[in-house]
Amino acid sequence: MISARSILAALIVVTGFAGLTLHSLPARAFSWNEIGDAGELLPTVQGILGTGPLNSISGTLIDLGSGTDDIDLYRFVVDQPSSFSVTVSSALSVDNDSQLFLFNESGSLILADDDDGPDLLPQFNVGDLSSQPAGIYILGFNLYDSDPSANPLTGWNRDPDPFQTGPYTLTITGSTGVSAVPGPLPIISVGVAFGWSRKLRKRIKSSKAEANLTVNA
Ligand SMILES: [Ca+2]
Ligand SMILES: [Ca+2]
Ligand SMILES: [Ca+2]
Repeated sequence: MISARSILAALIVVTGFAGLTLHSLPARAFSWNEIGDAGELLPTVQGILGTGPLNSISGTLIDLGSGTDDIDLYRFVVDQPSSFSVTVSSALSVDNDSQLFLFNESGSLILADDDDGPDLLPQFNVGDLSSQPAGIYILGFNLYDSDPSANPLTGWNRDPDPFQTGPYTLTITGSTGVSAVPGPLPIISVGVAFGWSRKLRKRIKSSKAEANLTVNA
């Protein structure tokens, strides 16, 4: 027998996530701004939520404390590997020298570049990813010369030369956001959905009370 409680639970799941999909996921081309500080390892990668083309990512390399350099990783979908490219504009505080890394979803290094762009800026050119399949990738931006300490990625050998901070924008082609990702963002989203569903539950409870019905709690 289907109880009022199980119907309510199903309603909470369906409405909570349907609301998330409608309100959180842009379908048109969009730009992403770093939320807080993007993580530097697989469990803390910042997932870029959205279903439309991803135009750019803007963020900041900060001082993580005592001159520890910032490394920012972002997860998104490369839907057209043969069109994929990343160009960098930045205003880092000393010599504007940075690097790009591209990992697959498992953290295996696929591409890396130091100075293919203007001056000391890194760049991924159209064609660099042509031999790889479409799918989820992780893009890293950081200072020269801190490099992954293992492949697949489990840590970094930090050697910022020189240490510096500042804003950056990564202009991207051939890519889209992801509709759902594991990690910190969905946990926040689930929290939002749960908070919303608690309101719904309260509303259902009070309307049922008005109808002189009881719900087993
Ligand atoms: Ca950052
Ligand atoms: Ca970071
Ligand atoms: Ca460089």
